[in-house]
Amino acid sequence: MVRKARPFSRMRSSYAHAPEPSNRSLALQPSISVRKIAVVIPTLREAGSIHPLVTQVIAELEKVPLPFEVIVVDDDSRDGVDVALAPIIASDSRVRLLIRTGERGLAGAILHGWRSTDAEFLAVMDADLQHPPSLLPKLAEALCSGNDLAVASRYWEGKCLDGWHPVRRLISRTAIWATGPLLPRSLRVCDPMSGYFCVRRSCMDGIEFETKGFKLLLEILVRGRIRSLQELPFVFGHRTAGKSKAGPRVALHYFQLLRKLYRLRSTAKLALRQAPAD
Ligand SMILES: Nc1nc2c(ncn2[C@@H]2O[C@H](COP(=O)(O)OP(=O)(O)O)[C@@H](O)[C@H]2O)c(=O)[nH]1
Ligand SMILES: [Mg+2]
Repeated sequence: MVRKARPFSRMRSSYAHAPEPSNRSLALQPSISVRKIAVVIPTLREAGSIHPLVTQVIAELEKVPLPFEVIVVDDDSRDGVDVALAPIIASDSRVRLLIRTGERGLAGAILHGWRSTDAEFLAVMDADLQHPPSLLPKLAEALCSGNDLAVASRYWEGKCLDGWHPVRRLISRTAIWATGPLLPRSLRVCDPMSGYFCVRRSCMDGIEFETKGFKLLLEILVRGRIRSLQELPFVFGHRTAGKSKAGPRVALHYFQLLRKLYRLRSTAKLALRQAPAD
């Protein structure tokens, strides 16, 4: 069923009554949404790959029987991302570039892009061509067929770890293992750290997510109202330009998020135990 769209300006004003979000966490607007897919591409110094990527993304989304938007959210890279995108933006109003100033953080950039759209299906993918755009139609299809979440998974039957340095493989495996107790069996995906996924907006209504770090999907899995999901395997590509921004800070943010999620889980368990039986 197609939900009736409301003009974006009204949507914004209805959100104005919500409490001002802090810059450490950010919530989406209430679920007034249009049956449309919005793909957010966060960028930090990715001018070298953004033009070919957006061109490929548009070509793939043209195959999806839904209206779409492509939103590039750049954290003031000043590397010519605007120049690289200018010809596409000039000819295609479905593509937008949002530049955030004075703020950094991958999760926050994604939420910023999602807050700027009224699309019902919200996707995210990296800008460095490590996430193949050819998977977008399948992610969209998974949501069209009723799933709340579609995850593009790098770890499928262990295959995608081939060719990785053993230390990186061990760190990655351990980080995933640590998330196990946080998730019910039905939500235990092979790759809870993926940065390539599509989620139904209504599953995130009113939830304030962390803006720092790379692991928004994990927080959505633990705190979002996800009832059904589909995982789709893909092979993580190689960077064609620029450098990875993953590093010790990203690891620190991951541990902080884990600690928060474990705390929330034990508080919820305690509340359940203390609740009077009917
Ligand atoms: N807007 C924004 N994008 C970011 C930030 N950190 C990373 N990114 C983007 O997030 C995506 C994933 O980052 P990347 O460095 O490729 O991580 P890796 O694939 O784990 O090495 C890329 O498109 C980056 O440009 C940030 O602080 N702000
Ligand atoms: Mg990357």
